Amino acid sequence: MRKIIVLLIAVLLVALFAQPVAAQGNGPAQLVKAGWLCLPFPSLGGVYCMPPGAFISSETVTARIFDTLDPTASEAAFLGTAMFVRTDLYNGQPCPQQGLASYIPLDFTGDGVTDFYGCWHR
Ligand SMILES: [Ca+2]
Repeated sequence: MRKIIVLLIAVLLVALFAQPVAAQGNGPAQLVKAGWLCLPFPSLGGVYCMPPGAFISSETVTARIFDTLDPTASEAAFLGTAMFVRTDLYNGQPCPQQGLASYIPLDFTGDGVTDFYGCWHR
């Protein structure tokens, strides 16, 4: 009986602490609070969230994509991920999720020079 009471208390504690997380929703706002960089890319169709420290000297970055252009949205459909490979490390490998097409060149700094190559997993 004592084991059952201890187990019941443990389940209640887990439920109490798990509920606020679920109530916060699913969107870029939660990742921003955790230190992620979330930016809208209208031309790419959504908000892209990169983990803390990404793009400083990252070899690869996996971004989470949400169906919104508002980085402060707490509710937005998760569209999938995109993997970005730094230009000097991309060797023409195919993107399996895009019919083995080449990665797409991306200029994140706006200087006309490709910074990363992207492959979308939607
Ligand atoms: Ca650039």
